[in-house]
Amino acid sequence: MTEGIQNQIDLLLVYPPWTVLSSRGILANALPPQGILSIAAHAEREGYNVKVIDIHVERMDKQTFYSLIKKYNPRLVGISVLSQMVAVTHALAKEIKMISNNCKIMVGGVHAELFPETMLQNSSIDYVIRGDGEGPTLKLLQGQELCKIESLSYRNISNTKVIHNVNQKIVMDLDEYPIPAYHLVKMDKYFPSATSYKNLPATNVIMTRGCPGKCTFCNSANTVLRSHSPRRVFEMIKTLRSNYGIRQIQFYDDTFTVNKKGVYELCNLLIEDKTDITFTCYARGDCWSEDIAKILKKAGCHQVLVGIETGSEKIAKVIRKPIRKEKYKRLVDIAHKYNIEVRAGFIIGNMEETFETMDETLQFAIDLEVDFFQLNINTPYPGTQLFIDADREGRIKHKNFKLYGQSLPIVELDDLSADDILNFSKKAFRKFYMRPVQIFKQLKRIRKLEHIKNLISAFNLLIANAKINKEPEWADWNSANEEDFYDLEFHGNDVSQVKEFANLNYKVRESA
Ligand code: B12
Ligand code: SF4
Repeated sequence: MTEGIQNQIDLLLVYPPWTVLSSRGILANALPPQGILSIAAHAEREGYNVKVIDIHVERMDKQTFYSLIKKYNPRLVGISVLSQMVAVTHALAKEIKMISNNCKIMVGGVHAELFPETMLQNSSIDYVIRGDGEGPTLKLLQGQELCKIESLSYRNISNTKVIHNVNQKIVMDLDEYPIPAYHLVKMDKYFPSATSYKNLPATNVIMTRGCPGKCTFCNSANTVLRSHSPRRVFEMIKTLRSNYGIRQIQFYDDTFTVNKKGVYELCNLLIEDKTDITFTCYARGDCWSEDIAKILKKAGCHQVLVGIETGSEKIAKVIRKPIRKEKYKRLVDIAHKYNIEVRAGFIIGNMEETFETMDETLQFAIDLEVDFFQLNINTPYPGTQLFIDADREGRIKHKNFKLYGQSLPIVELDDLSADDILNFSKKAFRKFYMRPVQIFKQLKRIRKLEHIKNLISAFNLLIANAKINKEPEWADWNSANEEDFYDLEFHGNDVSQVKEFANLNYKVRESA
């Protein structure tokens, strides 16, 4: 890599490494970071010079990353923060500031916007942006007065207090934002998980943002649903097809099928055009019908991802996703009728969970005969109703967000210990997959030679990544602890503040 300083770039957007845990976090799939690519495209459209670094997918070590900071000498750096990435974000900000002390550093994303006060306790972080990053980033680049930039949180001049500007107005028509800047990342480095595609190369696309659901564990609950026009999404897919040869799309919408009209229109466009594309999408148990399945299949859909969460009607009410079991049965039957696979997600360790309710969940997955069974452990992400309730009741074991990856029990329950949950999880996987019907099903999927090759390469990647994860340079990214970077004093983030910021967060994503 050439070092040497080139002309200063305006904006550098960074996607940090995902937290690497022994059993999770391995690079089993990775597709472009939609959020920062949208911000990048928005700034580029106004003529700014933008770069994006996806540390995670590039398996970039610290030395390479910091030499790029020197090279780009950015005016503004933005880092995207999910809960698990918060410690590494603080470390990145501090190092970047040491190398390039003239630049300003902003953070955004679902975790950062909930904790402006703690993010800004690290003096290397200058700004927190709440909600969509496109508008506020542009205003920062244009040098607008800080107090006039909506959705911005920043410190007062004496570094003693955090100022939260009013929320920005929600952009309802997503076509106001340009097509994400896929050209700024290395498209050939991305790949979907082994069992989730029919064709390659693959990438991701988003038609909608937000979800009207109210699920207690989810950061998307109660957020306003907004959409791109189907025509725009169709054009985006065509562009991806011609620029990168894309043949598989993973729709990353929270609940793709909630926007029924949009789905019909988009599918009709794909069908009329005979676009040679296959795709997967998320669906909700109550946003599904025979008509939808039929048109999805015709347009190229081969797999839907459904968060069924539980087989217990009691728990379904507790988590505020009270969709009746018959609906899921119907969903699976219809999907199978149209030869669409069902990848079902379940959660154990919910509030009020017992051995009986976990058994009900496993039995439900087996009875439904879903094609893929994913089992997560209930995790109280800040900003969710679950976090608020569990924290109020003193049930949160720790707030080390690095470990908030849905594979460890974090909520203390009355009837189940952490070991009970972990042991059940292991047993459930074995019980689900080690049945002749499942073994036969998985083998049947491997029909084409191409699939075998893909499986082998995915397997090799898993091994390669497992090795990389053990390498000190890579593991080093995750050695940081959030508190080590607090060099300014503000009032701590107690529960009432988190609640307040949860409101701030939801308001910035809620309809008026
Ligand atoms: C698709 C998806 C995945 C995919 C791909 C993830 C990826 N890296 O792209 C897969 C399946 C791999 C995945 C994995 C996981 N995911 Co996920 N995922 C999503 C989902 C549904 C869409 C992400 C997306 O593309 N959003 C669309 C873009 C446009 O929105 P955005 O990223 O939020 O960006 C906007 C703003 O937030 C802001 N912004 C974002 N970054 C920045 C940075 C700056 C500087 C600024 C100014 C602004 C800004 O501006 C952007 C544009 O307006 C979200 C839910 C959601 N709706 O976001 C969950 C979500 C992000 N995932 C979540 C979780 C928990 C996980 C996992 C931990 C699950 C697991 N057990 O493995 C892993 C962790 C992955 C990781 N990166 O560490 C949670 C995160 C909760 C949290 N508090 O951190 C979410 C929010 C789900 C939820 N509703 O609760 N996920
Ligand atoms: S879990 Fe799914 S349905 Fe529920 S709020 Fe989140 S995205 Fe919506």
